Amino acid sequence: MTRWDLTAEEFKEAVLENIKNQFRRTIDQATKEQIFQAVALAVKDIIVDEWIETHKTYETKDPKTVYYLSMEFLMGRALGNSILNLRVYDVVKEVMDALDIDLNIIEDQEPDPGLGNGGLGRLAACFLDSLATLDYPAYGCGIRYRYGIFEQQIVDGYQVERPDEWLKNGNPFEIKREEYGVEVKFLGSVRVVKEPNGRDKFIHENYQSVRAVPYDIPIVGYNNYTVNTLRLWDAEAIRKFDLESFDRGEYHKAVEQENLAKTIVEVLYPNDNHYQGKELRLKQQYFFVSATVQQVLRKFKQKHTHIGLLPEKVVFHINDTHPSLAIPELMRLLLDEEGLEWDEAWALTTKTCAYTNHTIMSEALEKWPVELFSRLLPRIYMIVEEINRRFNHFLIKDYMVKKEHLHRMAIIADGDIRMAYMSIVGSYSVNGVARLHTEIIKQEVLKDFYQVYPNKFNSKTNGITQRRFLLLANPALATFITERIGSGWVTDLPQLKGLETYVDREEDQKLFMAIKQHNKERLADYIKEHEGINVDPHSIFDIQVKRLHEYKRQLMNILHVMYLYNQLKEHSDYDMVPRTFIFGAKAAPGYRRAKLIIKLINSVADVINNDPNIHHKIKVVFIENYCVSNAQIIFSAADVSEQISTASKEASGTGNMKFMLNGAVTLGTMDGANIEIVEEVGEENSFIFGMSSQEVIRFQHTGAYNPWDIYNKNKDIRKVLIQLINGYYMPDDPDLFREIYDALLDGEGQPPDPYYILKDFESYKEAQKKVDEAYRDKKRWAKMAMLNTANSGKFSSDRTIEQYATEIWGLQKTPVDIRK
Ligand code: 26W
Repeated sequence: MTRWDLTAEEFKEAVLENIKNQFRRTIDQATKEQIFQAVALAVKDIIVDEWIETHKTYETKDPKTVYYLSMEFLMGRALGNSILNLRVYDVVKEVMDALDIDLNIIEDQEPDPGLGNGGLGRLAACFLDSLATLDYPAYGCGIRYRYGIFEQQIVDGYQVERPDEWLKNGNPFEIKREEYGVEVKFLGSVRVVKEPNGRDKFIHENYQSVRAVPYDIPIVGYNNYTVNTLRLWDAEAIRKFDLESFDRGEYHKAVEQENLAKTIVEVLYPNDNHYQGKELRLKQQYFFVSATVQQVLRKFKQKHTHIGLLPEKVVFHINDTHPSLAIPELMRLLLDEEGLEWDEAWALTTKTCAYTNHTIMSEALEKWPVELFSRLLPRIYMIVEEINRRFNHFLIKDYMVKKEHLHRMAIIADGDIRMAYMSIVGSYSVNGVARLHTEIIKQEVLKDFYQVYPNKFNSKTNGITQRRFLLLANPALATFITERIGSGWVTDLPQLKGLETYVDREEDQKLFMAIKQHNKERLADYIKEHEGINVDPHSIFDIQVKRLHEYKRQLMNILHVMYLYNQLKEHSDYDMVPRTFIFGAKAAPGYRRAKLIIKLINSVADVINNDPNIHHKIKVVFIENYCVSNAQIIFSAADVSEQISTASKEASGTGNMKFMLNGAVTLGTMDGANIEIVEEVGEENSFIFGMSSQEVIRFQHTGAYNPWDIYNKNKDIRKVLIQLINGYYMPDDPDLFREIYDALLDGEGQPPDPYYILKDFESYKEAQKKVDEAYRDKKRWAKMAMLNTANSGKFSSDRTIEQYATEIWGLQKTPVDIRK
């Protein structure tokens, strides 16, 4: 069975067989979950043949392959996407209809594999989709966490975290590859002995180890024959139990190793953009990186006798610094296992590794305490020491850096290992994720390194996959587009430009907006079902969905809602188009202020939604548990896309692109990829406000900002701020939000309002006013919305991946032909 000759009859048979064999039931007796399992297994059957064929092709053609190393892959559900990319959606739907089963309900049975926090993890998932679609040989390499990102519940307005048991019923798409297991060693000590030839030999002793075992998940390309692999590593205990060692008291050690294996892959760290030096996290990082690099080298050596060919066949891509131990691990294997000299090993390593930086937030930059690092990874530490020593030497010798200035650039300083610096020194390519972000890296954050290695630095603006975020998530709009410009956009998004011919036609404007209306109704139903709130689908849907972080300024959004509510209360004739403000955001469980902002949003929602006197002009909704599967309902329903980070802080953003693609208008700052979005669609089709990144950076340097000046001058702001501390939204606990008030005005030891919320507030308010005015003109709005879709072509991850493949990785397209 392949995707190309699948018949309904055959597929139906497969599903019924699976239900019988897996569950000993008939279709009438099976639960929805069982039907999901049976359908998923039948789909996997289709995939497997092409998967095998793809790997045969890679075996024979032996192309250069990228190993995309990432701690996070935020994949979203696989079933719908797989049958879409296989182009068997209609057949599957036909079979389900014939069996009187709703395919949507079956798809909803699949747990959403949330093995990531936010942008970085979702980007990795979009990249895998594009790599497979564009016929590039690629592996995603990561960790098979038992528990992904927590499930968020809102209880009494507060976030409560529940474990995400995504593997509870097994994962029908994965295949365990026992035969590819490798050993990974931690702790212990290193003994150096001289070999007869004078070389030092490094013997790692008294270590604890685990067995890394890969589980492979297929990544189906769209409308081709390529099925790539996401390889997620699980940890198992190594049981080499001999009685002798038992007698020597090593029973204890065996138990320790068992525990080590269990804990390593237990859970994804739910921090986003905030580093905590947790030992277990360092274990996770070394665990999956060591397993991957070992296995890749093993495979390479089966094919090649000359290790010097490595950079021609392999590239390790380091997704932020989290997998940067690939650099010293590759060094270790080349030195200790392959017997290379330092210079040879270093030359190969620095031609094989490439690094992407995803954030400039200083609190997100990883630095590991030497004490912890050297204890957990004693041999790796020796290698990092040596990398640092040689790098310092190079700076002094080639760059005339004075000894006393070395500290600024040293990889090891102040008792910490700075992972970003190690990543730059050990990689041949360093890229930012949007034009502005790359400039800030070059001119501010990593300026010293840019001066030393100008040629390593490059920019790759992020992208998203239109297959998941338009074709799958917004079928009505997908059909509208295809009826006008054909279906080429599915693999060539810039073709959307062809829609510009239609933006002035009233008939098409109406149809486009009718689709938006339909999607808004779909979201309204979801909100009714999940949050119990009635919203008016004819109001403006103004949406901010993303991780909760102060720099993303959800607080500014809700303060503005409070301001608008005050206007309605003060002026009975206040004229505004009814608006539904929709939020969705998970806060890191330990990020107290972020959690308090969630509580504030919910408290404001409670008061406003239950005030009959404002005639439903405003509704506020906090959607619980924002994740990939509800994102697929949310983006298509937006009129306004809130992208309001403090300029310079958001590296790129990718939610902004998903909204644009689905015909929402950006209300945003000149930050991250917003700049490039505006460049594509035109400022007249966006609502831009606030300080520029230059202004923000200047204020940060001079410290010349006092939010009290604004507070004293602006009575609207003052009123809103006072409502934070007078119990207006929290009568039972008037001091609850004082922390937020204080952070905006006094900062308690920190600079006040570090994200310039009050500074940008007026300009945000003005931009919001313009949104209101523009929406009243139905034709103008429809045209703007259509132009956003039409000009979103640049933001496909297909474009991004083509750039990575040609400009960084040097990959060749390696198509698979199953018919040969
Ligand atoms: C160590 C803790 C930690 C965890 C995650 C630090 C940093 C991260 C990520 C790098 C944060 C992240 O997801 N960054 C986002 O990456 C996206 C993809 O490039 C960008 O679009 C976002 O702007 C950026 O915030």
